[in-house]
Amino acid sequence: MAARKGSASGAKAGANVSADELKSYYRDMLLIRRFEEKAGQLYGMGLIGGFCHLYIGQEAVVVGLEAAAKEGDKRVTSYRDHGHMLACGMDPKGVMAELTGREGGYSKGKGGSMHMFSKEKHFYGGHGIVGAQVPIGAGLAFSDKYKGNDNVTFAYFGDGAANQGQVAETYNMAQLWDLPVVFVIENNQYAMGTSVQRATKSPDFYERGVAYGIQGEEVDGMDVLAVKAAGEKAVAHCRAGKGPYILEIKTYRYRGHSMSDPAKYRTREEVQKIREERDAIEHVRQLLLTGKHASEDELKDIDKEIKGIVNEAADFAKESPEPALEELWTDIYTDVAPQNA
Ligand SMILES: Cc1ncc(C[n+]2csc(CCOP(=O)(O)OP(=O)(O)O)c2C)c(N)n1
Ligand SMILES: [Mg+2]
Repeated sequence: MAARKGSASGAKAGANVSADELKSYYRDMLLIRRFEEKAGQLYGMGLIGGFCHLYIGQEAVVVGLEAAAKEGDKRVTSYRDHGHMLACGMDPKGVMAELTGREGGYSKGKGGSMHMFSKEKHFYGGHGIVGAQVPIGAGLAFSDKYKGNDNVTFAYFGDGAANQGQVAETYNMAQLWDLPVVFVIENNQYAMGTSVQRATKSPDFYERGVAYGIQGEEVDGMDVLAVKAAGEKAVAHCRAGKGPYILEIKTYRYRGHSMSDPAKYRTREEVQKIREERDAIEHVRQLLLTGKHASEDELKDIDKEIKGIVNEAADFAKESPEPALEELWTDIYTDVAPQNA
């Protein structure tokens, strides 16, 4: 057991990755970014109500880890969840319609941004309570271990959530029972308006498992290939029955914590510098162009295709009707115990 600083960041361009794979990561990250930009616009137009936390800047985390996942693997995350849904293959139309509170949404318009689920894609939410999804992730992993399959659960949470007591308790149980769960700490440097430096004197979150015997690694979250390589290692560890694994993925969010954030805790220059120098999508774009894996025209076609998908999702979300009043009384309790859930 060990915790390693930045050991997964060595996987750079071209390392065991085909041109088609690289293009698909570019496409998937771009879909998330354009989708989130559109969600931001619809919010500004008053078409999305309530809370809305955008994922812009963090795209390489989910796309890299989904590249390491297989059918049957599960994922659970916080309120900053649209990227996770799109990356695991949920329909952008259903996600956008849920954001606008319409019948065609994943929760029939009754859940909104933080409360969407897809059994088909093994996506277990969307959770508004900071850190709550971490023990749920261990529970999902427990169910797979109990059934005796080799599925793995990705339990995503933030740097702020990582300081919670329930996370420490979950680490202990997950290691005790050798649960196949990858704890993914998306360290975007801030918890709402509180920087990591203001919140803890032990900012190396990948080391937090040492007390429980859990292996951990720090990963460059602006490099999708480094994330994929680290994900493959973590997943192999879990599938081999060796218990949980911690990945602290260093990333950055470009937008505010939520749509109402005065952002007084950081400067515009700080955000601008990371956008210009570290952007994960631009990084892959450059790999594709300099490696001659794709031409400018091909990338323009991908951009156009993505724009089309996002516009279609927004049109669907605007045209889908609001849920019927009778829906107020449905989906509250279940009278059927779930079978083989
Ligand atoms: C138990 C609990 N406490 C406080 C909040 C309010 N809150 C919402 S998000 C957040 C910050 C969490 O930051 P982090 O875990 O780093 O995730 P990020 O927002 O950066 O993705 C806080 C304090 C909450 N939702 N739940
Ligand atoms: Mg954070």
